[in-house]
Amino acid sequence: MLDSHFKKEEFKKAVKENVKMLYRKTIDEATQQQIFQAVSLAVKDVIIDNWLATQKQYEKDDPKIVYYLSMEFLMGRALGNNLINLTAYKEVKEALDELGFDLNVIEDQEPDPALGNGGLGRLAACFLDSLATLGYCAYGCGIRYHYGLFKQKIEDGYQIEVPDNWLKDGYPFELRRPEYAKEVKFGGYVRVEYDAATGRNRFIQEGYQSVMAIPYDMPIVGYNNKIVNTLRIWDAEPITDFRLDLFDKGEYHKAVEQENLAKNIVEVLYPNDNHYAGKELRLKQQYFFISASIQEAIAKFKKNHDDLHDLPKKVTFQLNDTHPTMTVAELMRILLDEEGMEWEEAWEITTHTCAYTNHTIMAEALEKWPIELFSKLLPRVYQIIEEINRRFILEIQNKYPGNQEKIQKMAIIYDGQVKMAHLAIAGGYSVNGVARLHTEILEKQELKDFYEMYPEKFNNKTNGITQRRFLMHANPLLADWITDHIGDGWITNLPELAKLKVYADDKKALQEFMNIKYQNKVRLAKYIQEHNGIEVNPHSIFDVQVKRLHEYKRQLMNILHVMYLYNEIKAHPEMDFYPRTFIFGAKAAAGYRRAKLTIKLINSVADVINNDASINGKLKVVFIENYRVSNAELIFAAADVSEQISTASKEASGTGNMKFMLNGAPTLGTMDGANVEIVEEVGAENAFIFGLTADQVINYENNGGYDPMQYFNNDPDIRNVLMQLINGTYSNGDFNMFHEIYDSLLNTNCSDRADTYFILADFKSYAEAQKRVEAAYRDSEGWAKMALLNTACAGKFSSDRTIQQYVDEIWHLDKVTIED
Ligand code: 9GP
Repeated sequence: MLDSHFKKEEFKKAVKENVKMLYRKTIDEATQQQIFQAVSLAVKDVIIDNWLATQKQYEKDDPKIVYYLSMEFLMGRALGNNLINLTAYKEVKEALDELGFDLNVIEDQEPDPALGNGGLGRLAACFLDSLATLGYCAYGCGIRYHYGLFKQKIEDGYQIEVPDNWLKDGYPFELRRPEYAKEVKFGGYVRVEYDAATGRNRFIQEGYQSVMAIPYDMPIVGYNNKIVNTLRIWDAEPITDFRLDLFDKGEYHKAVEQENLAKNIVEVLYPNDNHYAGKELRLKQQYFFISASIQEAIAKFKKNHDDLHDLPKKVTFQLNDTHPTMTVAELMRILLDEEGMEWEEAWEITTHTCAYTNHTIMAEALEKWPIELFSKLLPRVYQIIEEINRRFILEIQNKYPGNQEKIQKMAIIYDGQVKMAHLAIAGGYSVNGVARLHTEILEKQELKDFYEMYPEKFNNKTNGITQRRFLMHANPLLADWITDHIGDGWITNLPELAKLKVYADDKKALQEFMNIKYQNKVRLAKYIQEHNGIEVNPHSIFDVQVKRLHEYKRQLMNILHVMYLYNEIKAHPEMDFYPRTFIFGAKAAAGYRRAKLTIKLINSVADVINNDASINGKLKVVFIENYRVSNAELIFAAADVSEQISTASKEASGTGNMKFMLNGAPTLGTMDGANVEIVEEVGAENAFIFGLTADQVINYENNGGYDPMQYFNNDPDIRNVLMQLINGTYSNGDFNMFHEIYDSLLNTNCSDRADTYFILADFKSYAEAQKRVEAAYRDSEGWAKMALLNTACAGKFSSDRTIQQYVDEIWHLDKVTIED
């Protein structure tokens, strides 16, 4: 259905037919959800032809494949994105208009497939889009969670989690592929048997429980190139034959256990971001999807190749954080136990096939597993890790004779735990960070010992985002305006946006640019009115912080600053103050108490400020419920200011920062993650930078000397705001409600160091940067120029660039084009 091939009448007919076939209804009797299903099937029909053609081409060309292994893919809605990439969005919109439907309303019927938490899962989704668009053979491999990330409701200011039953109406874009099912085994014990024929021991897992992994495939449509790649997510089903067998033997319990294992394993996504508690079910999930994916990849390779020694030439397994790093051991298991290889040759293959991306320096996100749990659940895999560890320690001893400390710090198994990041570094050929600063911190600080041992493995790949979803789909007005001015090359070559720079002093262009921003603000204001019942002024500055709620991201600093501004306005009513709307959106992990309390604080502050008529609407605070990919698209397009205020060194990269920039919102931020590179691209004069540097933060952390109490004692503004946390100002007189937050900032008796994330140290420079924002915004032409330059300089941050760097420097994939 490429532009010229789109046949409107046929499409309309297909939609009508689908409604009839699926629901025994005519089109005017169908519900909007039913129309969504019918439209999606008609679109899928077109995709399937391209999907088949792509597979045929891959079979013919036999290109190298990257398997992007990830526990999370935060895909967002597919219908609109697929239409964009098929270059049929406008035509389908028109066709539906003629049938009496609004495509936007139909798109809203689609559940947001939320099989991820935040940045890491969304990055995986952007990467798949870019891989297909650039014409590389890639599979995303993950889990078909029956419940995605919870839906967030706000009740009385508190977050309530509601299950996300995204499959309830059936998901039209997936395809069940039982023919590729794989058995995955858990528990039991390993029997060792001497094989006289080969003179080697054989390792046989017995007494185990197993489940069938059933793949569901989702199409990943490349932009305007007929390529359709595959996201393969695995569901679990009980092994029915075995179960019947057990029933016959009266082993009812075992049979039920096995049934439950299958049911539980894929039930729900763990709702944590940057923090993992080491739960057994999570380990099961990891092994489940890794074993199935690796088995399938090896089976596929063997179909067309005779010699497994060639695997590294044809396959890379990219490990998305520590979650899939089991791959190293599972691949070894298959090569040793199933393919009968010797250790050395299996290790040679494995260490040239696996590559690891680190997405965080937060210690609590680098997964470690208690030996007891691990060895019981995965007895054979554990044996293999023990042997990897034994050999790795020998290597360390060789390199650093007598250095016991190195072994303690670097061993894969140490202190009763299996350290997954260490396994990935030892067992892979590449270790990359996700922004330049982050990679530097890995090399100099967090993974210093590993960097010293294997400097050649380390490299940086600064993250990126897909402009197809986050500009074309999210902001059609701006996308069209850009195309009118510089052509449509930017859709697949984002650096072409630099051509917009010539409009930086063109009054008419600037006016148009800001007019589009205004219309997007009106669109968001309407959403806020409908969903929050709050009226916001689209002429006010839309100052936005949307991302997962985590202490290091410092939503707390933002709301404390709002409290400070409110105090200022109340104390000086005559003060000239440019109206501001502070917009927040954030989910907190269900068990993260302090994060949830911060949500309550934001809502409580919002309640007081929004209902204070005396400030004449100068200040508004909005917490957007259930922040997710679909409403994110509205929010980025409407933002004036992009809040990227993490404690320097803590945010590995960030990707929201890039989405704001692309949509013309300057960054108000610290020199953290990819902010550093954003500022480098756009120029410091087009951003608002403040706060401690990463070096300063790391220095405090390593050497001590930070005393938040000093700020409290010496700065009356800070003291005033902090006292309001415990004097009932925002809690109807309840002194206790926010005491924990107050304590976290000042009380060294808390479990962690007071003010772990240096909020008080940065507060004043943040407030000062906010003043610069206001002054800059008052100069409307200057602001327009700055906004336009942000868009114009966003070229580097396309995930197309990121993927091309992965291809050139890690994966070495072959480019494929579909022959007509
Ligand atoms: O926290 C990082 C975020 O900064 C980065 O942009 C994203 C994608 O690389 O990964 C996040 N990390 C995690 O969610 C857990 O490691």
